[in-house]
Amino acid sequence: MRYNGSVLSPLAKVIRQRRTPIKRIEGNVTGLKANQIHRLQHIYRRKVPAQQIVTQELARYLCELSLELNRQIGVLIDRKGTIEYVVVGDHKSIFLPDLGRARVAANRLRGLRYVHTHLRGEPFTPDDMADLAHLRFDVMVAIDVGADGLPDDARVASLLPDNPDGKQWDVQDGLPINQLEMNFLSFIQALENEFERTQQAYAVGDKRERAILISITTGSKAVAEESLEELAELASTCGVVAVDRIIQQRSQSDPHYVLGRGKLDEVIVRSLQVGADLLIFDQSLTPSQSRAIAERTELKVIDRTMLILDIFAQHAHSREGKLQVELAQLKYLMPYLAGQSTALSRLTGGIGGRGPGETKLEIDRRRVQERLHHLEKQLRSVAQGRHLRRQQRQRRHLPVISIVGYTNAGKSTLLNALTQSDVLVQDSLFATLDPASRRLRFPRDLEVIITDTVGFIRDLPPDLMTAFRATLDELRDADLLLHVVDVSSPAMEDHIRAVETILSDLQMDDMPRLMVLNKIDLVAPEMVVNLARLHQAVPIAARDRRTLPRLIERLQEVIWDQLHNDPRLVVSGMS
Ligand SMILES: Nc1nc2c(ncn2[C@@H]2O[C@H](COP(=O)(O)OP(=O)(O)OP(=O)(O)O)[C@@H](O)[C@H]2O)c(=O)[nH]1
Ligand SMILES: [Mg+2]
Repeated sequence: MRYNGSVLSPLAKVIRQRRTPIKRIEGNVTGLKANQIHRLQHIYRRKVPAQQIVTQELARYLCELSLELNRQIGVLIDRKGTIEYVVVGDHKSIFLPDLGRARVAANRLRGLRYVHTHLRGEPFTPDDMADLAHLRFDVMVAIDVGADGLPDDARVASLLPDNPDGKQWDVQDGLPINQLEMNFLSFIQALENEFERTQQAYAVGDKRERAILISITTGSKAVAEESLEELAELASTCGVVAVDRIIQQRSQSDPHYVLGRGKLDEVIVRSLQVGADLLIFDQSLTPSQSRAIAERTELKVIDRTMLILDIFAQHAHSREGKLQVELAQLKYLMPYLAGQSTALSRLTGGIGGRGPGETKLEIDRRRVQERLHHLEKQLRSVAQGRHLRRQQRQRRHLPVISIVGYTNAGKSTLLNALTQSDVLVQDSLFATLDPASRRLRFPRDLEVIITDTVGFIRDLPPDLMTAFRATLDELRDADLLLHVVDVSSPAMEDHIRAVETILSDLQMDDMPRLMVLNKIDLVAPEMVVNLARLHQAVPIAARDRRTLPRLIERLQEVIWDQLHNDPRLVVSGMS
């Protein structure tokens, strides 16, 4: 018998129906009659030719039904012209469902166009524009429903690539409905090409991860700008290029998103314009803020503390250093592990998710607890070894000079110059994590130990401070703290203050201290003279050993004086 499609067996009918599952009608469906739901479901059966935004038939169908329901109706159509979602709103707005499954790279358009009806001929609302921005639709279309239920004019909005006016979108109003049958595919192709071209104009040829730096401040813009400058350096040390900076001044930070929702949507469009895949906040985010921002923006979200932890993770070499960093990372990230967290899963791997240890931030909270205990135990045993070494050193009674200072001030360079060593020197932040000690013999046959250690930074994350407590506590053994200041930095005064704050937090503010102004080769000599007088500091250029004799002389004097006041210390020539 020949198969005849029209006489399907009941079973075959069921199978056929199953193969095209009934798609859900999203949104406000309460109070709709079964037949209206059925007619809404019918919309899923339609297909729009890929090259048209919407067909006149579909527009007519949506308008007629919309008028009858007195509710807006929206459809989301993919690039092939398949209708992915049908959503019902009320008479003036539509609340869109979570499009989670349709996620695409954050620096591209979503590949969905959003067509919906407007019942009062009203222009796009701020909510419409927020949807366009935050969901990165290919285009957003509103079709006015005429009094007779037929489509009236339409308006189309699309996001704009980077432009000199700083505009985020373009709206075309009063379009006759047949214009929506324009060649959509070539329009969207051209738009995407333009996005790609303008994205590449930022950080040309740079293959690193691209970030937008964000600061929310209740204070002055200038201070925030300076702080972002440092954040950019931290980012660059992490292998991330900062492609844009955004500062928002607010009277207080938004508890949910830190910055306002409107501003956050602006950030989303901006990340599309500059091709960023990462947001870095200068302020600390709570786990719930970080999660909320990551969810709304679909971007990776990191704060300054995570960035610093990441640098530490990359730069830790010694066993103790690695243990300390992993401990700090786990402690900081622990609260993020509560509940399911897209924010964190987006962090694993790449920046913010690098760990020196074995865990690589595994999401299992209990295992993290176990790991924390294990790390703390190991650190204690390392600390014992350190205690022994320290006792041995004290038995030798050599005076100790410890170099301290803001990160990148030139501490390691100075240690090297004074002792002809080759401790790693780098134009990056936190190049040194592990303390280094060298012997130095002064001309007067006086021998001392000089130590170089981890640099300081303003608002040092407390978890890092705790983790590095043992390393920092060693500074207490010093007979003199040599405070190295980068005199060429515009933020020099802030740096001095930050170092002093940390020393006082460590209760080391009453220890003998000598300040040196480093990198004098980079600033005008008169300025150096003034600043040196102001801070009673010794000017040097650690890179140029010819500038060091005055410092050596001063160090020798200070230590010599101390020797005669402290019987423990012995001049090596006399022992
Ligand atoms: N122009 C100039 N550059 C210097 C001088 N001293 C150090 N530098 C540069 O400053 C950068 C930082 O030097 P480091 O010695 O690594 O600084 P640090 O204080 O040890 O930094 P961290 O260990 O990262 O905290 C390097 O690029 C050095 O070459 C100097 O006297 N003049
Ligand atoms: Mg160093």
